[in-house]
Amino acid sequence: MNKIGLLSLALLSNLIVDAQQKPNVIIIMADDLGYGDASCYGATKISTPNIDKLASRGIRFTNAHSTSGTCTPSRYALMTGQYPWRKKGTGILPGDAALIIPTDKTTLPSLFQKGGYQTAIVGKWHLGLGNSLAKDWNGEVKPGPNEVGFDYSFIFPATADRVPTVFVENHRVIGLDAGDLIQVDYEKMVGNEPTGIANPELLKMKSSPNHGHNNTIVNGIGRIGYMSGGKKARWTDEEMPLTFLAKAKEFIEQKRKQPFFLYYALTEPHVPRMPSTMFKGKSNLGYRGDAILQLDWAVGEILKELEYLGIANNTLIVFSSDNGPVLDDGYMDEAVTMQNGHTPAGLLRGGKYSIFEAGTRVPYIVSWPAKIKPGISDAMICQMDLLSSFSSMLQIKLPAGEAMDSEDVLSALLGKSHNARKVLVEQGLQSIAIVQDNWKYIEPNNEQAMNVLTNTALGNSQQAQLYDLKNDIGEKNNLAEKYPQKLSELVKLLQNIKQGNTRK
Ligand code: NG6
Ligand code: CA
Repeated sequence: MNKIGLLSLALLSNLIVDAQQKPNVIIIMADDLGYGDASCYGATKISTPNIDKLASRGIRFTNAHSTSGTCTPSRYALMTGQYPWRKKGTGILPGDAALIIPTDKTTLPSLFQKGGYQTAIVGKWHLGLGNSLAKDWNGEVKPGPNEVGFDYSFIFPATADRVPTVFVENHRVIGLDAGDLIQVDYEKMVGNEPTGIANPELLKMKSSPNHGHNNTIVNGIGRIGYMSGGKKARWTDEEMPLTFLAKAKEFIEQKRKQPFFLYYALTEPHVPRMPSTMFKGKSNLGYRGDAILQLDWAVGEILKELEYLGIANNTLIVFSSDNGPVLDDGYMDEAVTMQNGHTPAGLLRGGKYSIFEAGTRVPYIVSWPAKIKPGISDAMICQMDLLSSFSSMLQIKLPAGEAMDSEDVLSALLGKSHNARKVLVEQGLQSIAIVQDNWKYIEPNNEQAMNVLTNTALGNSQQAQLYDLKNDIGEKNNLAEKYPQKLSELVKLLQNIKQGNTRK
């Protein structure tokens, strides 16, 4: 080989070494897992050994948040680094919604692409597909995850309780049958299949009264929305964990020699909870508890796979949940009657949908054996911060004006500092709050104080609320009258951020 050949070989191997040193990154996102749902976060009625293992080899955060108390806005923020309430149409999406993530801006996965990573999403999407509501599920379904930075996608479109109950792999519904075309409608019935409301005798799990999970029945479960056709394409809920795990492992195995980014977005313990046979009845807490065990198992399987491939040390894993917990979210699955003393929100008030802490304060673990010394951190961080933090890790500058609300909290994520966010805006279903120095102001509104369907304290009130989270994590004592100055300080700060000013 001549000199130039040797030189370029050396250069190439340098590049390879460089690429190898970048950690693989996996985000494992649970769906509706509460702050108190894992044993490493204090649960005593359920044991989650694999999530605990992750915590024991990484950093367990006690003040980490999703941006919002529901799924779509939280995931929007995770992808874009922007508070979802800045953009209309980022609330809980129906299953036929159009894509809400811009295709021309930096997103979390496109950042990793820029950094030379192979990227994939496996699991729940819930950020819309296509350019409009009307779309042909039998053709190419796009734009979607592949257009916003994922090289590979294997998803279900919205939630497990919404039609279409099918998997989409890189633009195509899996298992399509040209003789049995899929139709989806959220307004009116399509086809003539039984619905939960007309044929409750066909249900293997009853819908809760008034929740409305009683449209098309798929796999014995009433769903939100109407669907016809695609019989062979429909998923079996009990198989979902295995399906997602197999796809995730396949991707990891294929890309093990390159740095990869995997967003593994699991459905547990979101409704409908229909765990696979090996977990049914295992937790003594009903299917919700069984679904948590199933989630924990999936985490363990990923850890095993990384160890088997010899890449566990240099793989950074973020484990979290998109919003807080709920027991009855649409199905009579015994989550309420078999609660057996389990407290999904731990000591926090509220739950999913709520502006109280249980809405957005979620389990959050970061592990990277090669770099992170295990510990516990009370740094205030948000999932939305991953975009800026990883851009700092990869030394890629974000274009001006993009990911405007995402803060670089890398040193907190790596356990090097407890300083992270000074200020965080939280979002409930209808409400907004701001936290600074453990003082939390909840903006007044005219909405109902309770979600009567789910029996959740939403935190809505016509009175301004001010809580001292340091001494009152359960948000029991409203101090708004006692500390008017603190209150007005936070009111102003919130106004300022709403007007587009960021704290960066
Ligand atoms: C709600 C559904 C709930 C769940 C939620 C989305 C009703 C009454 N309730 O509107 O069952 O699907 O949307 O959950 O329809 S999330 O975690 O994806 O935000
Ligand atoms: Ca959720």
